[in-house]
Amino acid sequence: MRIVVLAGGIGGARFLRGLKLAAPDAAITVIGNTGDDIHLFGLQVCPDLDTVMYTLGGGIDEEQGWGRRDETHVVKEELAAYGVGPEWFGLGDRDFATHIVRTQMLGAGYPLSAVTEALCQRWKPGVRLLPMTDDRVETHVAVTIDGERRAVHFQEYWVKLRASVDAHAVVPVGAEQSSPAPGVLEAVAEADVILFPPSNPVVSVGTILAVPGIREAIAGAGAPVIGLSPIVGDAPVRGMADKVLAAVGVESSAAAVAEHYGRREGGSGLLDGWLVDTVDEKAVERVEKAGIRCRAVPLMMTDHQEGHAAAEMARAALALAEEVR
Ligand code: GDP
Ligand code: FO1
Ligand code: CA
Repeated sequence: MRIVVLAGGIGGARFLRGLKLAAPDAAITVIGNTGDDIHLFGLQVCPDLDTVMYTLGGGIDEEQGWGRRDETHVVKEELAAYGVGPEWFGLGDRDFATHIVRTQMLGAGYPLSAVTEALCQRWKPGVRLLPMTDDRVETHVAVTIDGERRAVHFQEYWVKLRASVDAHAVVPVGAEQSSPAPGVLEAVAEADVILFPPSNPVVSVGTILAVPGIREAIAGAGAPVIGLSPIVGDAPVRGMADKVLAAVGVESSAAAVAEHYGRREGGSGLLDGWLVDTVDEKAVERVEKAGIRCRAVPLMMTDHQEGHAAAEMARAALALAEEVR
């Protein structure tokens, strides 16, 4: 079975760990978000690709959900001693090595997709990890700070400002001019199942869908498209999804996110099926009224290190795919 997953960072990576347990023989292609990428100290950092790679490859800091386990921060301290920032972004020494290798290869002319493949030769994530695009796309967030409206990089909005101010708009800068990385459209066309994990619908999955051609390929794919809600009990399990959903005019609820993706069959949307958490049982009726098959199952990845809860979620998603096929 060929499974395609559109993934952000932590939510996507933890779900993928479960999917690998649930479908050990499947060929899984992950289309990763690169809108969170940031250039720092002359290096290209790809947080969501790295989170997937480290999580599935056994190198992640499990507690934190991003970055390397057993990390140290000597380089950052030395940079700070030179007065060189930003000090608000926590790059560790082990993680730095990844960004150095990546940037060196990009500088030598390799596209990000080839660089990611090379990095995965070390980590062996057990999935084919493709960046959504080889082109530069950067998610910016429009905010008002001290009465002044300006756009900040998504990482500045989340890591520096901790999403403490409202987001007026979320813009994937460069997306319109970008094209899908090699293999992305082929994987979607050849997939048996397409999954939206419980990743951020705006700044993770939404950014991937903003690359021209990807949304259209999914809408026209032969495979069923099943999503899992990142919103449980009307709030994100972690992160700032509520803030960025508000910026695109969507309420923070499992049903509203399903409606935002929309129904595929006879509609202009993307979903055939949607899973909500059991606490959101009442959402099932609303989602089904919108023409999307919906089930309520436990969606909390509580034991994310083992991945058993995520594996159950993946089984439920694959079962729903069979139902709607
Ligand atoms: P990020 O790039 O690190 O922010 O990760 P993703 O975009 O892949 O996932 C972020 C989303 O995952 C957030 O909106 C969370 O609400 C969601 N999330 C995290 N843990 C869980 C969980 O255990 N269950 C569900 N349903 N969603 C989760
Ligand atoms: N998240 C933080 O909250 N603080 C950090 O300092 C931070 C640094 C960082 C470095 C490398 C990396 O791959 C990820 C990092 N993250 C950090 C996580 C990441 O930026 C965000 O969780 C996601 O992109 C949010 O969608
Ligand atoms: Ca992210």
